[in-house]
Amino acid sequence: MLRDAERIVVLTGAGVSAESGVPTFRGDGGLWKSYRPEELATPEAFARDPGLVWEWYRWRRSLVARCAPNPGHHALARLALAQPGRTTIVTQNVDGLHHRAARAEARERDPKPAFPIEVHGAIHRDRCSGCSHVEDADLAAADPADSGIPRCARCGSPLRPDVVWFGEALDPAMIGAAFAAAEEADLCLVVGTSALVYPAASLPDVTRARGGRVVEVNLDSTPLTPYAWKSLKGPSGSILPRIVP
Ligand code: BV8
Ligand code: ZN
Repeated sequence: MLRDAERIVVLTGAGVSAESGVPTFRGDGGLWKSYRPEELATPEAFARDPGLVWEWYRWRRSLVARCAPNPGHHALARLALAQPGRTTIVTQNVDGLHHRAARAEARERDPKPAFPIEVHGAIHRDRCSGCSHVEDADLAAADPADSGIPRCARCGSPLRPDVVWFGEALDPAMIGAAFAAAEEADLCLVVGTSALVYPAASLPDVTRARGGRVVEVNLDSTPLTPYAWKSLKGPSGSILPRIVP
């Protein structure tokens, strides 16, 4: 399937980064086990207690700063670089690990064909809650003990992580490009997602509705499993390098 597919869309979730040491959201030890999403990943939570939300994101940033892409990220980057334009990677993850694998695999070639569409944003960027000015953040400098609220250099409003929270709209250009890729794909490879969060979770349905096939890589079954042409059970860090030609 991977060898013969004309166009491939890949949808990844937190599971693809689990073997890099980035905690997932809903699994054992998942982030939502110790926190409730409504308390942290919503604009209301940020308005109510920006210090608590920043504490959580600073902790996640300091953790991601110590993580590296795993063989699953590298395999997906190789797949996308092998024939630029044939494979589109869409990720729900905000950890930036797909970008890092793309740069490593591309070496002196252009890494952009393996850069993912980050439909939920990126944890390594700050966005101003007032004027929407965006700037890169230094993940390694994130100090979980620091409970301050960073402010915008331009307008003084509180900065927030440049990620999409529950109840917030996704960037129309991003999700539009993701849906377009899913419509054109004859294969949708879904890796490490519980397939619960919309609108990202509807991407495989778009490919199927156009006659394409879905292949799932996950440790467990998900609501998507019954609709998958093939469901490969196991860690993506060992399955992906074996199936990417
Ligand atoms: C929106 C913040 C509308 C960033 C996150 C229908 C249509 C539209 C919206 C909705 C809808 N129904 C409900 C909604 C609302 C909501 C939603 O989907 N709720 C769900 C929970 C029911 N959606 C939204 O609010 C979205 N916004 O649609 O707004 C709108 C429109 C116009 C105007 C205003 C508003 C926004 C969604 C984004 C929310 N932000 N996080 C951050 O801090 O990270 S979501 C959060 O969950 C993460 O971003 C993550 O990406 C996402 C999905 O989780 P997964 O990645 O799947 O991770 P999870 O832990 O769940 O699963 C891991 C999987 O990996 C497991 O299956 C596990 O078995 C597997 N695994 C583990 N290890 C491995 C592995 N697999 C392989 N190998 C391994 N080693
Ligand atoms: Zn500002």
